[in-house]
Amino acid sequence: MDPPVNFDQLICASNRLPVTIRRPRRGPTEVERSSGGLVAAIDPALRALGGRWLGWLGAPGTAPELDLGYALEAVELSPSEVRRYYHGYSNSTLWPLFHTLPERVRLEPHNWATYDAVNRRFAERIAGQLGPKDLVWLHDYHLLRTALHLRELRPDARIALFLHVPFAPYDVYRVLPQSRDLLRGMLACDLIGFHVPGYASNFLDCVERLLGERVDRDAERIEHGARTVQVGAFPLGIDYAAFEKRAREAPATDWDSGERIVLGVDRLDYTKGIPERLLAFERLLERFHEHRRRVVFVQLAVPSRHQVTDYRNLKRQIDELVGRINGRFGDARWTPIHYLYRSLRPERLAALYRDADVGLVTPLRDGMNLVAKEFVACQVGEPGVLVLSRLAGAAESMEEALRVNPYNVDGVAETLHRALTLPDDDRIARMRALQQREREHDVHAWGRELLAAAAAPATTLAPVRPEDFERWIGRFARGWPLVVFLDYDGTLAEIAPHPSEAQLSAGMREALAACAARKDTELVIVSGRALDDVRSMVGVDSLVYAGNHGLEIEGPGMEPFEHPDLTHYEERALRLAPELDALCSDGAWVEEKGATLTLHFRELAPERRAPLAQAAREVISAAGFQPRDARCAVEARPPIAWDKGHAALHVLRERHGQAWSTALRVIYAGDDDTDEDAFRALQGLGATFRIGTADQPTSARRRLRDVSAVEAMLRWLAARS
Ligand code: ADQ
Repeated sequence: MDPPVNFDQLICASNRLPVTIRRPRRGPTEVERSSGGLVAAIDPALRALGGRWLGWLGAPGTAPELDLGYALEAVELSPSEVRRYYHGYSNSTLWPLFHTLPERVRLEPHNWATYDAVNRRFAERIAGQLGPKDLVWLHDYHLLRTALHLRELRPDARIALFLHVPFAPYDVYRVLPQSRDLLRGMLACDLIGFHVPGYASNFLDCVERLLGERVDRDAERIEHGARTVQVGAFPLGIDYAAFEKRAREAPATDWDSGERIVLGVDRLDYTKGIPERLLAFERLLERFHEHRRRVVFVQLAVPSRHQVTDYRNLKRQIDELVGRINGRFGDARWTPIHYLYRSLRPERLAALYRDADVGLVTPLRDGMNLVAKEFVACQVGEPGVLVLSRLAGAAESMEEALRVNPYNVDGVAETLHRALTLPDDDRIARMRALQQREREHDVHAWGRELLAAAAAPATTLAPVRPEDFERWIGRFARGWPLVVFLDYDGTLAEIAPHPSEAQLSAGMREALAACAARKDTELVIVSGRALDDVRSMVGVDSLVYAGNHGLEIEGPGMEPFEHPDLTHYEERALRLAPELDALCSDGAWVEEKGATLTLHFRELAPERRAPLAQAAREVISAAGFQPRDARCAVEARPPIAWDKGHAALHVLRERHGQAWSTALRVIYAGDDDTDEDAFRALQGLGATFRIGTADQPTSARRRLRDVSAVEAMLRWLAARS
């Protein structure tokens, strides 16, 4: 692989290292090559570019010194972490979930915390050795929270993730209680690669629907806080030349008795469809007698995850099926199914791929499936036929394979019969086309493309357009009167060093006026500022204003509202103000807003802010007020159980009666933590938008990046049909 990339060191991390250590009770420690497709993907890139690979060794200890061309580093796991993070959350929750098998998903309450903790450890280990121009490349579903923790430690890190399994569709994915936490973990990456466009599209659906983030589907980008995340399909290939060479050089297999060979090769996993495949072979023998005694089915299965109950049950089920089918059709000279429960050395596997007449690859669901590609690369003699499940990622490109639905036992049997009887010219044409594609799109091409994309600078999304609002709230708003609640600072006006400088732009003023001019649209401004203050900042008399986080509300067509406890706390706030004032110096100052006070310290040197905020919080609490952190400020709020959510519902009830929800539609946009109360109160009742680039969880339905996006929304609302 040519190094096409502008980074210094490549740091890969995956659950497993390419070698596994076993420490048997008796005898010496064994070092084995790890099985599975992931190792085959990462190893060539690291061999070509050098770098480090972090992962678990399968047993305690340091990584062995091997001449690989890159360094190995062991990340240790305790026995309970192996149980909860690896066998538990990774393999019993995420694996079946991502393979769209929700009935197999196990939800154990403690496993998530361990999964997250192990991901944090990976992040710490990576952060400890990360140079400023290094590229971090994370692999697979075990490490979906690592990027989030790494970004906390190293905000400027460049991080790519490749998911080797499918990404489940929204309807299945949302079964996961931590669905949002996991998405946020992944979105801390700069690039997220999937095998095929369908998985990327499922991911974009989930991000849009579960996190309300803005997604550009054409450009495959996501606006995530202040960053842009690139998503894409990078179909994995194999080291084609190596397989082909091995197949040319390997000695003949043991199956040279003239029988034709149908071959299955898998990790022993319920996603691979092995029992269904055995039943299909049985059906072939039932229905197409001509294959009896002329065909053998060789099924290789590498032992896998036997600590998980489902895998032990699967093994038993396969043993029984093989026994039953062989008992039913076999005789002294012919055993229809040869089942080998073990790993084969590379040259023996290549020989078997080469000598097989049919590669039968029928997973129920598979991210890609490298066996299909390896079979094709090794068909260096008389070409055989690949029968491939439509539900494997590989089927999206390997169009010349005979494709089957693995659940349809009769269909697979018929296709197997077709494969065994396919005319030579058809067989040759199909295999040559498959081989050419895999030769070109091999693992080296894949690594080059993915790493070049990961090292490329991110481009941000185009500003929001009217079509975006049409799609998000067009149907929701059409034909209804609207009540639109808007926070002021950070929503209608940019945050400014001093509150008096946070003015509306001319464009925003125009957009507000255009909305307010519509008879079917009411605007309510909800702010933490005092009522008179926010009214004078906006300066449009005909609107409803809620000041002091909704403790005081006024507007046309409704009785002015003042929370009954307000006067009491106004008096107490008068006494608290000088105490807070006494803490202030060098530009820190106290804003008096009636019952609420705000101590601003934006002007203060950064190192003096935290001690001042702490002192302010103590004084505020001692005075019986609630301290609340705000942007470069601490607020003293009266301990009144009334927030912006109560205020919004109060306005709606007062102006439109108890049954307001049957007569109008509500929109709420705000940038502040205090707006979260309103988002929660309006959950299911209105369309809610959280403004800003901070990446914290929100109860709002959608996110908008900044004040200009709010202006675009108001313009769309003013012009809507
Ligand atoms: P796996 O689920 O492990 O990989 P797959 O892609 O088929 O599935 O890779 C299996 C690997 O194991 C192949 O390289 C194969 O040669 C090897 N193997 C299987 N049986 C063997 C045997 N008996 N002896 C020796 N070797 C054997 C995951 C995803 C896949 C995705 C890969 C790579 O589930 O969908 O293709 O990662 O991203």
